[in-house]
Amino acid sequence: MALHKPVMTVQQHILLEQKRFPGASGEFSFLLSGITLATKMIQAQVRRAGLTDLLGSYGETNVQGEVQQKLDVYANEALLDNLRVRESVGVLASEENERPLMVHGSSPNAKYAVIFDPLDGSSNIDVNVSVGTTFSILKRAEGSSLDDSSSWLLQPGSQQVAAGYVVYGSSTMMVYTVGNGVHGFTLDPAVGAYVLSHENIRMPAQGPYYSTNEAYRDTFPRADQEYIERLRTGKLGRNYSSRYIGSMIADFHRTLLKGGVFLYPPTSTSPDGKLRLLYEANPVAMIAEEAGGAAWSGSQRILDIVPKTIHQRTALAVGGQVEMDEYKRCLAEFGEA
Ligand code: P6P
Repeated sequence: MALHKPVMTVQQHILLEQKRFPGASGEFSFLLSGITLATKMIQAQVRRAGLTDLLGSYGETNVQGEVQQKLDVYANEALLDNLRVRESVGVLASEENERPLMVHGSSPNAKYAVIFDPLDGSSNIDVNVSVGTTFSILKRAEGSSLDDSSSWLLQPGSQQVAAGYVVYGSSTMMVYTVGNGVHGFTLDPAVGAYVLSHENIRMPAQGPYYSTNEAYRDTFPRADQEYIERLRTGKLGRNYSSRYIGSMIADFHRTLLKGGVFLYPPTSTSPDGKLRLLYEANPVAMIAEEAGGAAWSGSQRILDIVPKTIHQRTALAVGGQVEMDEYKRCLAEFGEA
């Protein structure tokens, strides 16, 4: 009887996947290894935050006007430091940085832009709630100029070559796609490797949960209010339970695995929606669609939105086919947001 159970690490998986990219000479897997290394460093700090002086606010506000948590700054630096040494990376854009960084824009090998939210939901860290890192990878658009980062970044989400997230929850798990299915890897702390644990994740066509911040419900657009009423009153042929963690990646991860819908519609305080298009909605939308679900703003498919600015916000509804078909019906009946 074999004692050693073969494992598939995320690095092995990425190498196999990148064979699908013509001309990828290991640079793509080297790029993704920068993200996996950075997220291992981040998780090591997240897990010990109460024991170090990394809890609490950093005392500055970021471009979003949000008070930066110390762990936000640490996570951002870990990702920037690990990715800027990958020559295939031309541009780095982060939720924590007002402007993108041109890192190897002048190198002919610089093909990719990496956009990320280093620690989404960080306001929950002090109370030990799951947080996450999101990332989106775009290929430099043909003819884009080497020193104009917007031509690298302001592409619709349908142009992403890869997207994913790490959820720092009861376990640390990386979920990613390169357009060939969605795969989940659980970090094995004993060996420090992300090991394949959820191959080819499929989002259930319908699920048991809806997830939104009901405190704002009265300020949602009419279509979203009607939609939630239909979920609550069994109009989709089943009862729903409400789950809301207040950390997008945790709420989305549950929706991906168990089904249902997560939505953050426009509100009176966030009339364009709160979530950011490039590094929250787009990666989540690519994963959702790859897993058989759908992701919409209040008016269109998320992946069709052509961004105007790198930090622009969007409404987001993401879930299984049944929930999302009903959402689109509500938009059609009650007008788009
Ligand atoms: P609210 C976290 O701050 C975040 O950006 C997302 O992770 C989360 O889904 C949302 O905000 C929660 O916002 O208004 O419900 O507290």
